[in-house]
Amino acid sequence: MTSLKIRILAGISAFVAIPSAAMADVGKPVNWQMGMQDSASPMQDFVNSFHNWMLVLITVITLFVLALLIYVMVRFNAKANPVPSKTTHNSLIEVVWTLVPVLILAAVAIPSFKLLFYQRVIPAADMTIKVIGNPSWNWTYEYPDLGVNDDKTAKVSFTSYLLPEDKAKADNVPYLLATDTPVVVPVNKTVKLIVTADPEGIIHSWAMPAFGMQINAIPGRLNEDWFKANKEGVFYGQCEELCGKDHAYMPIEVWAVSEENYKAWSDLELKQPKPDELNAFLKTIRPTPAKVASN
Ligand SMILES: [Cu+2]
Repeated sequence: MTSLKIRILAGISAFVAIPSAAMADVGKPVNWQMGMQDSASPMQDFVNSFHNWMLVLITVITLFVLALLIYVMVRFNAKANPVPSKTTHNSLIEVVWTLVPVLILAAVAIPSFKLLFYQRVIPAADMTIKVIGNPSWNWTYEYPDLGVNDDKTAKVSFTSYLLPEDKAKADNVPYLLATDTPVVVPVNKTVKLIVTADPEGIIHSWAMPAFGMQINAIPGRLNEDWFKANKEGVFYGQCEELCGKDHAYMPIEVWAVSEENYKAWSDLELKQPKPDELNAFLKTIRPTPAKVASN
């Protein structure tokens, strides 16, 4: 097969969300991708199944309308049907063309509301992370569950900056998606996010496609959202609110790691490690992409 054919097939399989070898690299967009990123959370699984159901429904409707149009053009054009019928009323057809759209709307609305409630009703969380979008186009993360100082600030807190292009190339990670300090979470745990922006700042939006979530970071307001990573891996997102000159340069990088590695990371973070020490440690726990969680 030519590489173009392979790309087209990969694109089609992505569009209907069938996992393929070309899409195995979970956590970031890939070249020639047509559909959504591979899922790494139950929420994105739900989004994918809703998307696929809509695709089936809209395809059936489109083909049906096309068939009707072709039938009308062939059967009832002036040549084929010189003496038109004077029918103006048919009760059965009128009932059908009122009822069927109602049923179609119900078939859209029911899974749509289910998904909406699944996303917006925050379940009991195993841990909480506070996310702050800064006016200097970067993200600050606080882990209040790991302990709070006397002045009520979280003991573990860091700001995540864009990894410069030369460093990204040297580390073989995607420039504009990779950060200097990843957000580390345990796999298979429900993580609640409290999301806000600096009160004097601008609106950002914290988004993670593989987790099927996006939530605005609004100055002076607390939003909440949640995710549960069900695969170990490195996952990338970006600010998704047009927020100013460095909008494209405030990426989001989340590592879903095993429980033991998360514990080791949080123990180290509590000791306020020097950047070199932290980076050396991070290299030892960096998950390989899309390792399916064992528990
Ligand atoms: Cu932003």
